[in-house]
Amino acid sequence: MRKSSLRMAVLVAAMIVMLVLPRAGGTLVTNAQEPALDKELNVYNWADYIDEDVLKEYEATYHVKINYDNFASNEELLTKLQAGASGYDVIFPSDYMVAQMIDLKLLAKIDKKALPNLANIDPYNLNPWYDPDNQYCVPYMWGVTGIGYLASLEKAPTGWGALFDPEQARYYSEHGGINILDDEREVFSALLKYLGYSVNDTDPKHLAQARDTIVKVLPLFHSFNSTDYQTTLLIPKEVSISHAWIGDVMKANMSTATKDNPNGDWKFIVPKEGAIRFQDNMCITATSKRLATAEHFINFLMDAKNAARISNTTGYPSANKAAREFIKPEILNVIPPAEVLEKLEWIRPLDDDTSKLYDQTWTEIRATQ
Ligand code: N2P
Repeated sequence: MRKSSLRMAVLVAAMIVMLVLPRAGGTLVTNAQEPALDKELNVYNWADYIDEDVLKEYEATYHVKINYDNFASNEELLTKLQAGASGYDVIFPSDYMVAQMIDLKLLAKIDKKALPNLANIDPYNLNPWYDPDNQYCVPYMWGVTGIGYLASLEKAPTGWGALFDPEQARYYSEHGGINILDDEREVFSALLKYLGYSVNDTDPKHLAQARDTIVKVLPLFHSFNSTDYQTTLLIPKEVSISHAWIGDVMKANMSTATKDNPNGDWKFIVPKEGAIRFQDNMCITATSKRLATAEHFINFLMDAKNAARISNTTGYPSANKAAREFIKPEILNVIPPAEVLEKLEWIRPLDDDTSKLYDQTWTEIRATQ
């Protein structure tokens, strides 16, 4: 009797396991991977910061049309969002801009349960100062802002003086041309570092000094370009040195590498006075009505192979640890050693008054050229 009721209990339990668990499991999996998706998604990213084929694959697989736009700087992104009704769902702000946007309530919190690929992100990039616990954003790619230059130049740059000291800048202007990133905080950061200050200096006198410094060399610049300047780097005699984000120089290198010249034509330096480190992120706007689709898309970009394709195409180091085995070694090697990284500064949000002064001074500088 006892044996047969035990058998019966085991049988009933097995039936429950067979009937209920797969359903529960199935439902869970469906929720995590296949939510009901919207027909469109509006994505706003930095220029040259994606693999177009990854986007096309997402559209073809999930029948979601990606409306994809580019911005040139964090400030342009912020202005667009603050103007209201931008319609963007997924955006890619940098570190300090995430902090500002959280403060301004421009971001939606992410639902980590909808992002199983979050497990692929390197703990080194998670939990950053600007978004503790990653409540709002997921790290995308990261790197350093410094100087890219043609390896064939006789005089190799060592510091920001190559761009801002009139004598040095004249040499580069006469030997190919100088490009400066069309990016307010990046330009002030470079100038402030050159003058020996922090990239987050708030002293109006130092800002005026930065303005006077750049105004003197403005006639020597070929361009202010932060969107397609790495293409310019490939045009002979157009530009021979550029204020640059590391991945864009890597990309120029990959495009010029040949069997006889495996490292390509370009080099990148962290200027001797110090430089900037950044980490860009995937976030959802507070106004997005397509949260589930936005999360589904972000999760797709965090797939190890997709993240690797993006890194391999753009030349930027990925925050995705699982992607590493698929990333070209030259991109993995571009990351400076820990002792260099430690000395770099993060750009931080500014108080309102300083921010206004920065904007005003930047407008003056850009109007001068
Ligand atoms: C890529 C832009 C990189 C953004 N072209 C640096 N924060």
